[in-house]
Amino acid sequence: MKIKNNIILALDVVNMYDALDLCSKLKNKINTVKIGYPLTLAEGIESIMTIKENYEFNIICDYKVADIPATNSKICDITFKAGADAIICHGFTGSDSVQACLDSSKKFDKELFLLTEMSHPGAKEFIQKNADEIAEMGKRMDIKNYVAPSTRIDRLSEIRDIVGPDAFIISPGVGTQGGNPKETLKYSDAIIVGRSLYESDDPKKALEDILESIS
Ligand code: NUP
Repeated sequence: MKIKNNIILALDVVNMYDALDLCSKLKNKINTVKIGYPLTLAEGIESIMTIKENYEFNIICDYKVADIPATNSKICDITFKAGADAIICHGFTGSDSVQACLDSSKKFDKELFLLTEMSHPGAKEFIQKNADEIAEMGKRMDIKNYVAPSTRIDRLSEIRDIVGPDAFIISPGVGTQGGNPKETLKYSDAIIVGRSLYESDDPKKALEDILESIS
């Protein structure tokens, strides 16, 4: 997946009008959006195709798939059939659950992103303790794409060391959660930005400011 300007828009608005409005404002500088539960639950899984039909964006579905293998297969199959280019799954469920997501992504010739450590403070309570092992599992399973936090650069750097230079890492937590775009991109291939853009009075200017800070 080629991510223009190394920026992924987290489209966590809750109606299609706002989603399309934001895409239209930012379309010259981005080509990849991440859709999660907020937009999907509000407007349906058709949101994926609506955005694809209006803008030729890559769509990463942030469904953090975290179930038994049989259910994970169904979730991934439905998401790829609905037009997603990639899906994000959790790793704490274990290798069989992750393998089900990987198999689905291969069947549809699409991408899987494995979430290692999360970006919010609560991630320190449970998931951080196992994040290195989750990343190691991903490497063993030959997974190419990972999600790792921009809010803890030391952890992002450690996860980069585990998955290796050829892995593709995308990082949430930039801006509102405190992550710094430039620092993050030393270890990560793309940053995920949501509220700093869609809650801004001038999203286009907010994006230009981020682009300038990383140039
Ligand atoms: O660890 C994660 N942290 C995180 O913020 C994994 C994620 N997928 N996200 C998502 O990234 C979060 O659900 C939201 O869609 C986006 C960050 O948004 P913001 O903090 O820039 O508004």
